[in-house]
Parts: sequence; C-alpha cells; structure tokens
Amino acid sequence: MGSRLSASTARSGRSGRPALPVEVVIPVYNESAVLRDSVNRLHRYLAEHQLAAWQITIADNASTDDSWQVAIRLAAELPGVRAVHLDRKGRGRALKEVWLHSQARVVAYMDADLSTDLAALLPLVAPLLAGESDLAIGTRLVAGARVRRGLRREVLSRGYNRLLRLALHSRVSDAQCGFKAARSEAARALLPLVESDGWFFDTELLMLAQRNRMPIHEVPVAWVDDPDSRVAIGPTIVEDLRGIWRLRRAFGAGKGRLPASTSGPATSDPPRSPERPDDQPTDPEPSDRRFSLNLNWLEGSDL
Ligand SMILES: Nc1nc2c(ncn2[C@@H]2O[C@H](COP(=O)(O)OP(=O)(O)O)[C@@H](O)[C@H]2O)c(=O)[nH]1
Ligand SMILES: [Mg+2]
Repeated sequence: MGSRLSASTARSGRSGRPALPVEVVIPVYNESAVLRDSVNRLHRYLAEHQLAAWQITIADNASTDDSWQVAIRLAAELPGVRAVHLDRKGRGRALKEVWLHSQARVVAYMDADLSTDLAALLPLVAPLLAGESDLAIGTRLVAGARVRRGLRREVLSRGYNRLLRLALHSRVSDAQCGFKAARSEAARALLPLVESDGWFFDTELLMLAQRNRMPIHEVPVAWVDDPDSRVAIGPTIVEDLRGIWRLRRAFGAGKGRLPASTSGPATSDPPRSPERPDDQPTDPEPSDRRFSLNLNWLEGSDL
C-alpha cells in the first residue's frame, strides 16, 4: 500500500510497558492549519487521563499542503506520536493500513479537526478494553449528544442514517461520526472484507460488524462542526448510494459473513440464515451499557 513511517515512530505513551492498549489514528488530508493544535490537545488529554498506554498515529494520504512536514515534526517532538504516509488518497485506506498493522489491543480514529469533544474518548474505548464490545462509535443522533452544525449537514446526516435503516436494516444511530474505535482482533477480522477505501469505509465496517453480530457500543458526543471540509458532497452521496447498493446485493447473496472462529466475544451465536441476512441486532442494550462504565480501572491497570 505504499506507506512509510517517519523517522521517529512507534513510541508508546509510557515507557516500560510492553503492551500497547490503545492506538488513536488521526487521518489527515491537507490539515496543516489545525494538525499541530489538534495533536497537541489529544496528546495532553491522553497524558492527563492516564489511559494505561497509548500511541497517536498521524496517517497522511498524499496531502498537497505541508501536513506531512508538520506530522514529522510532531512525531519528533512528542513522545507517543508517530506519522505514517500513504501515497494514495482515501480515509478508509489510511485507517485500514494503520489498524491492520497495529500492535494495540484497541484501535481508534478521530477527525483531525477534533469536532468531537475529547471527553467521549474514554467512554469510547473502555468497553472495548474490557472486552464488552467489539466496536464503538460516537453518535450525534441520540439523546445526550450535543451538536452544533448547519441545517444542511443535519438533514443529510439524518437522511443517510434513515436510508441505512431502510436499505440495510442498520441499527446504528450515526454511521458517519468521525470518532470510532474497535477491538483490534475484531478490526483485523472485518477489515479484509471492507472494500471501500474512501468515505463509505465507516458504514461498510459497521454493517459488516452488525451482520456478524458484533456488539457496537454507542457514545453520545458533543460535536461542533468545522465548516472546513474535505468532503465533496455530490460525489460522496454517489459513493454512499453505490456502497449501500453493493452491500445490499452482497448480503442478499449471503456474503459478508466471517468464519465462526474469527468472531469476537459476543459473537458466539450461530449465524442467521441467509434468507434474513440483515436482520441482526447491533447491541441489545446500548443505552444501558452506555452510562454504566466505571472508568477507574483504566488507571494504573496493566492493560
Ligand atoms: N488519511 C486521509 N484522511 C483524509 C482523507 N480525506 C479526508 N481525510 C480526513 O478525514 C477527516 C474528516 O474530514 P473532514 O473534512 O473533517 O470531514 P467532515 O467533518 O465530514 O467535513 C479529516 O481528518 C480529514 O483530514 C484522505 O484521503 N486520507
Ligand atoms: Mg470535519
């Protein structure tokens, strides 16, 4: 996939810890205006919140501004930060590349503009570290979320998620929030099935997880939209519609199932029959679980 690492890479957040519990990826395309500030904020947050050990990976795809130079400098300056460069564009491509090769137990990503309040990060990863869930997503579309964004984006977002419910029986409230995490084992099982290297990556990953009965934990987030966007609305809508159609056909043909042995902790139920490929619960009690986490155990644990 044509990736290279910066000179100073792969340092964990705390020294002397053999295992790396969490790797947070920041996918980057032309983000030089915000990258330094965002990585510094995330770095400070992780250091202050004592998340056992962690790594931040800046994953740049072919930026044409000086994002890559900024990324290299940040990796040299900050312990626990590394930079990865890929030659070809695509946020999904970057996440696949880093997540597939991660040494961490939990992989996460967040958009470079840090639209999501970082307070949601520990609730996002805690159930994954505890083995209670396979995937975790930030959501802007449930009670408890606080969202500031324009009407057009709000309508598009709600419409898209409604379409997913109709077309793919989605039980995910917000497939597109740029704030997600997965147990690495679950990610490694699912990622080879994900065809999209672009914006549809998130939806495809989630629908495949749901199809394989992997629990998806939802965390309501505080979100302040950054109007500086890399998304070209028209082509992205076309990409999404094509993706939904592709998944419908694939699932209808019985595809998208993992072998039983690669399923996660909550995937031991026998697979459903191919006649009802999409009718699978995402998380039987997402709202109960959402607020019941005790995060204290993260501190000083040897995870
Ligand atoms: N690695 C990588 N990241 C990308 C690419 N395109 C967009 N991104 C990143 O994806 C994230 C979300 O993009 P953004 O423009 O904020 O999307 P929006 O919030 O939906 O408007 C940001 O961190 C972008 O830099 C790409 O081709 N490669
Ligand atoms: Mg954004």
